[in-house]
Amino acid sequence: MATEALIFDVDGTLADTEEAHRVAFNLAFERHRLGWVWSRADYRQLLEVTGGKERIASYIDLLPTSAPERRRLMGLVPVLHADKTRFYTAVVQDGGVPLREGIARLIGEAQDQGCRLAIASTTTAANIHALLTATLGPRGLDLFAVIACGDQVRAKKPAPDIYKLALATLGLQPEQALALEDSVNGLRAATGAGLWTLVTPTFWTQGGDFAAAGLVLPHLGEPQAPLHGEPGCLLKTAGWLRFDELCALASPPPPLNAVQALYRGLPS
Ligand code: XBP
Ligand code: MG
Repeated sequence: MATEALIFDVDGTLADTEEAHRVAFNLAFERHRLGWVWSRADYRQLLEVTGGKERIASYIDLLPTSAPERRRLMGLVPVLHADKTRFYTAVVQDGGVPLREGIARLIGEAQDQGCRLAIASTTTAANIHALLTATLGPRGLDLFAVIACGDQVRAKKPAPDIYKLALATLGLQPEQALALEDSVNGLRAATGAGLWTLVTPTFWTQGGDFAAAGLVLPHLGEPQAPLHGEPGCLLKTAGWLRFDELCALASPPPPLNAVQALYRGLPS
């Protein structure tokens, strides 16, 4: 079945955003004089919890505090996250977070072939707006037919809900689309919705169990920066992942029936 939509995760997939998120979290904690500082090692661990508000709450749960202090800190989560989002979007709007290799190229190739684009992300609409307008221009959001994100679903990744919402809004069956992700949580969410999934891990997610992925690449590559060892290792047609090859990988031709198999390879 032909691929009618690419459904992109945002953080780690469209752009390597998590360092900017980590700095923004620490700025919010500093603004509220909490004395919390998330190191890179802390944050890699904390990223196992998707959603910034949920991540802060999971950190509070680990603190050795009294029940009243825990309740007070939990009451701060919404304002901490709102401040963090302001710090994050400011960095992104200043152009501090570029798209990953090959993303702009793949989006253009998909558009040229009439393939729709969608987003399925745990992050907030504000963060997505900032990233897409900073990297794809004032009409960056308009390139995406559907943007499913943040609190639109109660169960965040690894639950499949956000991908099911994106598919339902696109009016597509899973076989008619494919997902691009960077993390184990994202892969589980996308495959849980029945989607063939490409994974391009980052420093924050590398080393995860990506066995359920249809393909794992370090990034999408570019003509001027082909992937090491490609074509020939995982890719057939070029040293970078082209839209046509991605679709062929995601929807392999139907198996030959008995009669076709008899005549396979014979001169027509
Ligand atoms: C990754 C996430 C988000 C970001 C932080 O989202 O889990 O929580 O880490 O953004 P994606 P928020 O599904 O795009 O990979 O603070 O807005 O949640
Ligand atoms: Mg991600």
